[in-house]
Amino acid sequence: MTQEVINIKGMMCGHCQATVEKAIKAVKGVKNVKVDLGNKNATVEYDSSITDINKIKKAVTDAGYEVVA
Ligand SMILES: [Cu+2]
Repeated sequence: MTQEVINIKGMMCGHCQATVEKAIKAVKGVKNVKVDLGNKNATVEYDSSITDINKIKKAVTDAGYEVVA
């Protein structure tokens, strides 16, 4: 299992947090996700044989938020 932290721009409230969390969770291969609204990041645990970080980042972008670095 791979764990990675991605920084996300545009999250303003708990609703945004829930939206991002849901979007990341919907990516096949993602085992766990914790979105931190205060730190504006998401800790994602995923199976790298099923998905990769770019797909996860794309899910965040598709949900309407910006991934920084
Ligand atoms: Cu919001």
